[in-house]
Amino acid sequence: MPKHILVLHGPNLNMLGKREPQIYGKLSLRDINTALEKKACAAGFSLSTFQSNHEGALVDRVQEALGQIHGIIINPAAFTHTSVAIRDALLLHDLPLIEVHISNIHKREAFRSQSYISDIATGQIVGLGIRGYLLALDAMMAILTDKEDLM
Ligand code: CA2
Repeated sequence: MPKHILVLHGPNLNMLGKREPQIYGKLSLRDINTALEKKACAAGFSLSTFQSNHEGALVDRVQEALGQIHGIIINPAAFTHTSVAIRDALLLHDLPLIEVHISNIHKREAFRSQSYISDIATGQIVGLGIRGYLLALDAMMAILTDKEDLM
């Protein structure tokens, strides 16, 4: 069975490509999800994606995944800065966890610098646009195959 990676997207990320392209880029969430699925599949992994504007729905999805997945990539969007509930749900897993932000949260309003996820994450990728998701996937697959090479 291929190792399975869950990619979670928080509130308003369903608007990618439709508003604020100067911050969040021109591609849609569907474009990003398709690219991630293709890349994972080509490398022998399976990957599923989930977006919600609702905190409880994200918590439910994280709980449903217990025992079913091998790694989590998450852009919690605004819940990054507020959600103890998502943090607690993620802590139910003992798995590699990568936090992604499209924008550089440390260069924006001060409240965006605080993350309830970063100290429980394996790593964080910020400010590299939507390619951050693909970099996170590369890193996750390397972690899950125990690869340390630089090529
Ligand atoms: O930079 C990121 O990825 C963020 O997680 C995006 C969140 C923001 O609250 C975080 O501080 C940083 C906002 C997501 C909003 O997504 C939109 C996408 C397109 C158009 C408008 C909003």
